[in-house]
Amino acid sequence: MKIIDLRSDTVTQPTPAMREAMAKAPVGDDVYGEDPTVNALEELAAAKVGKEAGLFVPSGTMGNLIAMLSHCGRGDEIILGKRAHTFLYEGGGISTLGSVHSAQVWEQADGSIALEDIEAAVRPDDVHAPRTRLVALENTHNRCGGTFQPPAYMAAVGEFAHARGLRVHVDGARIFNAAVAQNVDVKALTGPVDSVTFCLSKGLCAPVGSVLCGSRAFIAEARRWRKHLGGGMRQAGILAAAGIVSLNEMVERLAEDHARARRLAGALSMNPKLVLDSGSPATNMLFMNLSNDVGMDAAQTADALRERGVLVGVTGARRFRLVLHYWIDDKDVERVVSALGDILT
Ligand code: TLP
Repeated sequence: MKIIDLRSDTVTQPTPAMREAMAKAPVGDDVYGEDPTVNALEELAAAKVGKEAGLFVPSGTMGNLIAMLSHCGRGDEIILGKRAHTFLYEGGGISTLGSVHSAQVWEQADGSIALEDIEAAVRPDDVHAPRTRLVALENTHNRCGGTFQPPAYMAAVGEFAHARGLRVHVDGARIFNAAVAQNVDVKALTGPVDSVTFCLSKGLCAPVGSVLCGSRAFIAEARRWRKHLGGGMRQAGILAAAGIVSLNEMVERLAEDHARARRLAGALSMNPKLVLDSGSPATNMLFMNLSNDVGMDAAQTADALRERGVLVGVTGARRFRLVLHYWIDDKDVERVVSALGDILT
């Protein structure tokens, strides 16, 4: 029986084309800047998002951390969302490793941070206050349901921040999902901001890695931080080769995952035991709660699903996340719907 793993798009396996590219990749010592495949990936990534330079990093978490440590110094402050991945799930690295403070602001339901909330969080020039240095956005926004922000919002935040001498970083772990969902060039989302991290190892299926992109000077600083944090890899071209396939072959097809997420949501919304978050899924993930009359909690329901070969993410006592990706097809979607139907009768 095929295991249908909807816990995350991080579970994606590399494609056969990736394995072939990895086997053949020319490599060198990337800490010396001598890995031709890493250099090619960094150039390709920077060109795609319209930045001068890129830096291959082991994970999205390290990409965000390096970006924030490169933008900020000790005692500086970052305005970020209370439900941001950086705030919730990155170990507080900006504080523990960077002595950087955060001003946490509630996002709107769609994952944006309202401009007036950013404005209210900017500190006055006063010895009592940390110095506001950076605004951090997330696009798509994971905990807000995989929601995306449009080019106009990214431009508005960029303009607002730059007018006040602040910089903007985007945790764009799934920025290509955001671009494909809106049918816009990703540059329309990344152009207005100073730096972006995106992940190769989520919906784009590469086995490892993310790329941080920004200006040449910013990436030079980021390269120092990557080494400092132990993220300088040697013959990393073997990994970067898969990332090149991700960018060349796996971006446009993300639309299939979005369509399948909508179909799955449509079918599950017919099940009275499930309460889906309102609105159709914006990209490749959907969140739902068990209705009050279901005796089991989310963990018990997930165990029952596991027995039927379906893995889901438990994100609360009665809440789940289901993430669509390359390795899930229409038949799998049908199996998920019927497994939930059997369990929640
Ligand atoms: N997200 C993972 C978990 O950590 C929750 C997931 O399964 O969705 N930014 C965003 C928006 C993310 O969703 C993630 C991973 C990261 C950063 C971190 O990426 P990695 O796992 O490569 O460090």
